[in-house]
Amino acid sequence: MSRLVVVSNRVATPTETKGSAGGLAVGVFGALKETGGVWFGWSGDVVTETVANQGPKLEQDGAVTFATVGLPKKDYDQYYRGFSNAELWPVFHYRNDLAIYDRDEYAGYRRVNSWLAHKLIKLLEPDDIIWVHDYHLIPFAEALRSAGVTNRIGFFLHIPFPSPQILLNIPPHEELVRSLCCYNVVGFQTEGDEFAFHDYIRRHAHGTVSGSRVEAFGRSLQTGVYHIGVFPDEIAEQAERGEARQDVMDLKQSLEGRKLIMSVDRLDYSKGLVERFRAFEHFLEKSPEWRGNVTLVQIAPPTRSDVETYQQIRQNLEYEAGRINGRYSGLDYTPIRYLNQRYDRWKLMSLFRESQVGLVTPLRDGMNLVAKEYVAAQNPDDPGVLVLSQFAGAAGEMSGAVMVNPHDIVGTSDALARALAMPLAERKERYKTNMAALRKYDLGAWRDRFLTDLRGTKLRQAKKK
Ligand code: ADQ
Repeated sequence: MSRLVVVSNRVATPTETKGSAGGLAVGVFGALKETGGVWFGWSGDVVTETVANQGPKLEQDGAVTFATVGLPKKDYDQYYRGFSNAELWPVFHYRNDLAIYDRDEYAGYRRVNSWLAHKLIKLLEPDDIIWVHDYHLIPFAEALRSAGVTNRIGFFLHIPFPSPQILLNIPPHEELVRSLCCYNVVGFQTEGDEFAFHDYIRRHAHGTVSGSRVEAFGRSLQTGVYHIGVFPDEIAEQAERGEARQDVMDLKQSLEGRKLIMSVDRLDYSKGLVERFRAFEHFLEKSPEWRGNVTLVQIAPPTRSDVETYQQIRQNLEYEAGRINGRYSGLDYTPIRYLNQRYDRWKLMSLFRESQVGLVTPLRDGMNLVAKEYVAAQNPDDPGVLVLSQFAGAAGEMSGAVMVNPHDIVGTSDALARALAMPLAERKERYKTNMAALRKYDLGAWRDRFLTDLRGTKLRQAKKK
């Protein structure tokens, strides 16, 4: 079988692929190990131009080569902090109000994609299949094609693809979609995302769509929906193993028999944290019997803290947590425990297992793996309830969740009341439904389906005249 080359903005470290960090790294590494290959991308370091030009740095782990490059400050600012995270991320999450478009940053985004592509070319073999991940790297295939690379190249978008009316807000929207059309396969998280892409192709690119086949900008490509998932058994095992560990026992003891609501997210405005805190506040206001009897633990490690909107969300959230705690705390009771740090995976999974409710309420999310991890971590004999936003990609699969519109503060507060009071038989039924979906769409199925489709595509057709 041909070698696999994975390209992503950040490359997992060899340690992360051994299961200590996210499941995604483990899943992708599994595919790389099977065929042998390369994982290529940014190391996460900001370096001088001289050092950047010396890369990629190669690290071997069995049949897998980790190939990483550092980015000079200007490239980091324009490609990563600028166009990727201050323009593409907000608009793709329907937050045009937070987007900042800057032509120089866009030029930097394309320049870095092209520079990275040229770094990779030296490592490529004629038979390799190349799998590119996420919004940072939309023009990557186009850069490879311009340099004469004819290998099969696939792209998976981890975040939502916005409807055309939203996408049109990005001034170079057409160039971005044209770049996407240079891939052989473009994968989305949900049917809605694929539909939005097709809609743009038909209405704004004068292209055609027939089933999953797209013809536009003189290119022909295939699109598909690949629901990303988790490995549920591995999570259940981690959750169970962590139960008896000291930290988890300490938390349990400190709750003094109170019910626990768990939320875990990167600190990002797309995750709906402020709305969630307000819904919890409304719940305490309307249900005095629960005051002192339920705690919301929100774990949210800061990310992208050098992008201004991320500093603002952090301040807002600290203010909201302080205000609500000021209102409802007692001498021995803090309603919201808000923790800004990363935790080991087993610890998060065990906390999920200890809790009665998983509150996952993003305003917009490609999939949301936390929702899936929450379900997988439950004790089948006494499962907690997932309260899930209808705007998470996961909502399409997890029909056993209590669904909410996160903008509806009262509705979310009612859902909390319902989840906390839910009888065991209903909890078990909902857990069973969700687990069936988790098994159907696990991480292995996601990876294998995408790679099978990519391997099955005909080698790139010559550009039509
Ligand atoms: P994210 O926006 O990062 O991912 P999500 O899918 O929820 O969102 O994944 C977050 C991961 O980080 C989970 O595995 C979670 O356990 C872990 N995590 C979160 N907080 C943590 C903490 N404090 N300590 C340790 N680990 C923590 C993007 C898209 C999503 C899409 C995924 C995968 O935005 O929509 O589901 O990619 O495609």
